[in-house]
Amino acid sequence: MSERPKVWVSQPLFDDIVARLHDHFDVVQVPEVSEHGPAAIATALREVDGALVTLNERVGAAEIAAAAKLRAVCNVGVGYNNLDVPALRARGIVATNTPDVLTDTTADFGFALMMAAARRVTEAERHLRAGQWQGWNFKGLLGADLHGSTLGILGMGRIGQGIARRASGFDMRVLYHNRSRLPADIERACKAEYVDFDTLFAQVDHLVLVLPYSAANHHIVDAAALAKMRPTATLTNIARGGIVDEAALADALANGRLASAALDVFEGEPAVDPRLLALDNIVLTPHIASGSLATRRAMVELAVDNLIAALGAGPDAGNPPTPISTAKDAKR
Ligand code: 8YV
Repeated sequence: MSERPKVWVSQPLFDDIVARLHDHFDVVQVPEVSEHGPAAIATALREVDGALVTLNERVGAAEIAAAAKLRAVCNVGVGYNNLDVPALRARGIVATNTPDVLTDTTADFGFALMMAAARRVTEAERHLRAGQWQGWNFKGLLGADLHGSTLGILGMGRIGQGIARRASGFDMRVLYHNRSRLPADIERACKAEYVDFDTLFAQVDHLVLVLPYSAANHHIVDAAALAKMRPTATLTNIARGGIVDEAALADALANGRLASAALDVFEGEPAVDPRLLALDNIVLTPHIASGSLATRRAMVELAVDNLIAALGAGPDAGNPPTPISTAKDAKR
């Protein structure tokens, strides 16, 4: 009898969903570990035919080179900057991600963060909890409106479009910048206008970052970009921390060159720059934009479907539903 393929599940995910893998494979699970160093990842990958990983697992060229049997790496997440996709492709290893199933949940959260930054929600709560509320105050904790303002979206993939659609319910004008302009019918459906990078930064009241991370856009939001923004504006990042120069952002927030910010992602996460932690005019959340129970379950379901199919089993054998392809890279 031939040996069953072996797969590594890098995190304790949802047992009832991961159980589907047991029908086809021997599952190697590493529970109680939320972050794996390169040596642990290389060791795990060396043994297996396929892997289910999250953004906590960096699968780089060295780990891939050491993984002789590896045929599929299935990411639980739409962003896949934790994977060296060219190195996987060079070895013919299938790489997949989980687009679509998290679009609306993530767009909801981006909107919530933007509103929290504009209306100073977490700052106000800290004020109240600290016993500093001395009674209703006409000028206390005044914020900025969303309705009637101009929203900017940098990165107009699926999630960016989801945010744009939500904005029309708030009577916001929507400007966007993307590496390629969207077809006219999608622009119309999103009621969004394409502008260049500088115009986006200069003309919006609230800017949301939703672009995929790549070496090319590392710190694309730097001191120079922030200096173009209105001092009354807000900045929300639900993409990847490395897109923003956090030191420059902290400086702009501390010096009144930007009203407020909301960050769900950080360059060195889970470490957060102490200059950001020290500020009051910033909302900080621990990378939870896709974190509704239903969506996290849907992400794992899709990643499991991908792994089963990528390793030649199940109804979609050989055709994983959401492979990472260059064309899709543009549609985060
Ligand atoms: C996930 C995310 O929580 O999908 C993404 O790109 O950042 C989040 O939705 C994360 O990827 C889990 O691995």
